[in-house]
Amino acid sequence: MLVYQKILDFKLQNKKGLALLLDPDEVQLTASFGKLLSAANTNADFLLIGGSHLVEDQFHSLLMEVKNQVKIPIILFPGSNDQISSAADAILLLSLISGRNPEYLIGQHVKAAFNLKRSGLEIIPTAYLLIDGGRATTASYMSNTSPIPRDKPSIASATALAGEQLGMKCIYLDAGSGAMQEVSREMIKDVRTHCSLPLIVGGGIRGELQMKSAFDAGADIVVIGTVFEQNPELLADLGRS
Ligand code: 1GP
Repeated sequence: MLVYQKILDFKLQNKKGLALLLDPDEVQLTASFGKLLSAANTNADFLLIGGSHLVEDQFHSLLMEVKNQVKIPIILFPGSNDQISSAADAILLLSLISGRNPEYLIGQHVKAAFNLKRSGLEIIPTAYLLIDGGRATTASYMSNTSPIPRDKPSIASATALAGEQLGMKCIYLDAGSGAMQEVSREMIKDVRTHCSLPLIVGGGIRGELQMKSAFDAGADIVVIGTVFEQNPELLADLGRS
């Protein structure tokens, strides 16, 4: 099944999807990493890989390791045009439409285009919105864009709707990795009301309560990274219903 069809099914069947996000700079290939991947196989629906600013040179080795151990779809979540690998199943081709920096609206995409075509990856055009999560994030700093204010759901909705009208296939509301505050319920609800695309929400979600709150507000897929990278056993214990 195509990865996008699987994402769409969460929305169409009113199911709740969980994506584990791995930042290649934040994981060590140790035994606890193996436990995290095995928990992902049983308790997550997707595995996202990528980062806004990579320093370590382990993007490709990590992907190979993950590919060997993980049975769920592996989706690239690239911070830049060099984070492409055919070891993954699909890529969220992010256009950072909450910002006004042409480099992240189209520039990186032009640089990646031929490489991406050669990779054979399934491409999922994604309207990517950064939301203020209470502190400056790497994503916001590196992209040189301002996040949408947390208390302005209508700006998020208008932006997401524009993404839908432009033909994008998913909406991703992201408070940024390690955000102090996750995307508010009001904002998720507002976007859900105005847009019909699958809705992915992440950034600053640290446990079951916050995850369920995002689902209740209308998220189809919740992305969690930092807390599982730090405590892999939490993923094994997580309940979604
Ligand atoms: C960031 O949405 C993701 O892009 C996940 O954020 O690392 O805070 O879970 P966390």
